[in-house]
Amino acid sequence: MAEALPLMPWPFQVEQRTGILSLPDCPSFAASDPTVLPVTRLFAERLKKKTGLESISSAGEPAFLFEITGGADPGEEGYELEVDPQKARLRAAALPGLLRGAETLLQLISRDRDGLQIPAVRIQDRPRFRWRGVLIDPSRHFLPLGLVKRFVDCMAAVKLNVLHWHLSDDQGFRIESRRFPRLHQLGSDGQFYRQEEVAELVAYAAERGIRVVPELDVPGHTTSWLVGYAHLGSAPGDQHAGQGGNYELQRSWGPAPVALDPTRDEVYQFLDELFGEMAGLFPDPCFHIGGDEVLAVIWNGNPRIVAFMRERGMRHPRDLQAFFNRKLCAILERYGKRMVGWDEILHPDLPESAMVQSWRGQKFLAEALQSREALLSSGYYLDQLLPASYHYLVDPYESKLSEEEKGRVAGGEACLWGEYIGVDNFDSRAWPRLCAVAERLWSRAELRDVEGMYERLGQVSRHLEELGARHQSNYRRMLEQLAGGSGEELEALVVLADVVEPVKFYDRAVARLDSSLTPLTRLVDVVHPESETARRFAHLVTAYLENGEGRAQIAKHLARWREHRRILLPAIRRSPLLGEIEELSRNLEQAARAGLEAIDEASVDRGQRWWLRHIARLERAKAPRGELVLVVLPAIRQLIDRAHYFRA
Ligand code: TNX
Repeated sequence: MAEALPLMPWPFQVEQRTGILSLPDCPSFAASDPTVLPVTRLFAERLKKKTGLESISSAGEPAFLFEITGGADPGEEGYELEVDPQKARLRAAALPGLLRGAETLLQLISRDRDGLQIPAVRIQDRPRFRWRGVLIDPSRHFLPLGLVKRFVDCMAAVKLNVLHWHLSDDQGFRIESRRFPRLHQLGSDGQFYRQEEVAELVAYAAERGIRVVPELDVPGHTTSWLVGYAHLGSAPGDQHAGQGGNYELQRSWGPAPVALDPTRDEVYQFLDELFGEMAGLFPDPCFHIGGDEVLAVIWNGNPRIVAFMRERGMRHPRDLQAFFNRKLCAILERYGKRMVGWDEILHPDLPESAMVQSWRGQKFLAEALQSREALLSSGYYLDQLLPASYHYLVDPYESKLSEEEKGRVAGGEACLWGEYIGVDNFDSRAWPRLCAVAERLWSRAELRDVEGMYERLGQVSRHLEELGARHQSNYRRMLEQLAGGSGEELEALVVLADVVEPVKFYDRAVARLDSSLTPLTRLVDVVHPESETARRFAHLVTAYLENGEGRAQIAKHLARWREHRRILLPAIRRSPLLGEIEELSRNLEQAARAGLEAIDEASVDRGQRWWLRHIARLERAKAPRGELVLVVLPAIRQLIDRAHYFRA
C-alpha cells in the first residue's frame, strides 16, 4: 500500500514497486555535473545526521545518482525519483527540484534488523502552490540565530520555501540598523540580529532553497521604534520630541495605541533610508511592511492629523493608511522590492503590485484576489494551538474563486506568533503540526484523509527530531526541570502532561495578564498543543464501544492515570510551578477511577446514582486549570455512559 510510506507532504504521484534498495555501510553518490554538488553535499550531511552513515562521492556504481536535466525555469521545484534495488536516481530540471527530491529520499530511508533501506518506488512530484511559508516572531520573544537555522533545516524537510521573519513589533526591534542604531539599541533589550547574522541566515536558507522575506511592521506595532525615535510618532507633541524619552518598550500583549505619523515628510525620509538599508540585506524580491491593527483612535486623537485628512478629503484613518502605503510602495519599488502586507492594507488606492496576506478570514483572501496576488494565513495560526486536523483541512481555494483568481493565489503561510513562544517551546509549537500545513500547500487539493495524515505525521515527526528538531527532547527536558529531576516523579508528570493541552485561541490572554517578561516555564508552556495519547485513547475507546476489543489496553492507560497522582503529589507540594496543577492531577485520577469502574465487568452497581455522581465530576473537571485542559475526559465519559446504559 502506497499509503504506508512515511512521506509528508505526500507527493503528486507515487508508484510503489517491489523490492528494496539496501544501503551499504558507506554508500556512494554521483552527480550529473558540478552544479549539483551543493545538493549532494547537503544530502550527505543530512543523511549522516539521520542515520550516522558517512557517504562518499565516487565515480563507480553509485547508490545515489543526482541529475540536473536543465532547460527549465531556475525556480522549478518539481522532481522525479526512482528507487530500484540497485540505486536511487533523482532527476530535476533545476536545483530547487533536486533539493525537494533529496528530502523525499531522506524521508524514505528506514532501518530494520538488516540495516538501512529504501523501498523501490517511482515518484513524480511538484508543488501545488509556489509560496509555502511560515512566520516566526522573534519580536515578542527573541529567537537566537542557531534556533532559526535549525528551524530552516526542518522547513526544508517538509518542503516549505518561505521564511517570513517578523523582525519588529511593539515589544522589540530585532535587526541591527547602522543608519538608525537607536532602533536596535533601545528597542531590543540587547537582543537583535547583527547584520552579519542576517547575511548568514539568508545564505543558509538559500542553500536549502528557502526564501527569507523580512517584515518591518508599519505604521502600527511600532513602539520599539519610538523608544529611540519618538519624533516619528502620531501623538500630539511627538513631532517635536527630542531624542528618546516619550516611549518605553511595550511589555504587555495586544497592539499598542501608537503609529508612525503618515502626514510628515521626515517620516518618509526616515523610512526611505531605513528600508533602503534593509533592502540591501535581503535579496528576496518581496518586503513585508505589516500594516495590521492600526487603531483608529491614534490618528483621530491628533487634531493636526485630523486636519490633514480633512484637507485631502480622507474620511477614515483607513484612507490615511492607504496614502501611507502608496508612498511606502513607491519607496520599496525604488529599492527593487515588491510590497507585501496584512489584509488591512487592502484599499481601492493600493497599487496592484502589492501582495496581500489574509489573516482575518478567507473573505479577505477572496477580496484581495479580485485585484492582486494574495496569500492565506487565516486558519494556519499555529499559535492558537489547534489540532493538526483543523489546519490540514483549511484550503486556499475554500471561497468561490474564478480560475483567474485561483491563479493569483500565491499560496499560504502558517504563523507562529510569539507571545507564548520562547526558545524552549518553539519547536513543540511548530512541530509536528506545521507538517499538516506544509502538506496542504504542497500536495493535491483532493488529499483530505485526516487519519492517513496523522499516521504519516507521527513518522515525519520522528524524522524531524532526527534532523535536529527538539519538540520531543525539549518536552522531556522541560518536564524534568519542572519535576526537579528524573526518576519516578518525572515519569508521573509525563503521564499527566501527555493528556493535557493548553487552552486554545486567545483564551490564555483572557485568563491572565502575561507580558514579555513572564517566564515561559509553566506546564502550559511545556505540553504539546495536541495530545497524541488522547487521540489514540479516543480511537481505542471507539473500537471498544463498537466491538468490545482493546479492553486491556484501555485499562492500562486508566490505571496509569489513576496511579500517577500518588507518585506526583510530593513534587506538586514542593514546587511552586506545579502547585497550579494539583487539581488537574486529582481530576485525572478520579476520572480514571470512574473509567476503570466503567470497564470492570464485575463492578458494582452502575445505576443512576453511580452515573450521576461520575458525570457531575467529569463536568467539573472540564474547566481549565493553569490554562490547561484534560483532553481524555470525553472518551472516559463515553465509557461511563456505555457502562450505565448497557449495564446488565
Ligand atoms: C494579531 S496576525 C497580530 C499579531 C499577534 C497575533 C496573535 C496579525 C497580522 N497581527 O500582532 O501576534 O494577533 O496575538
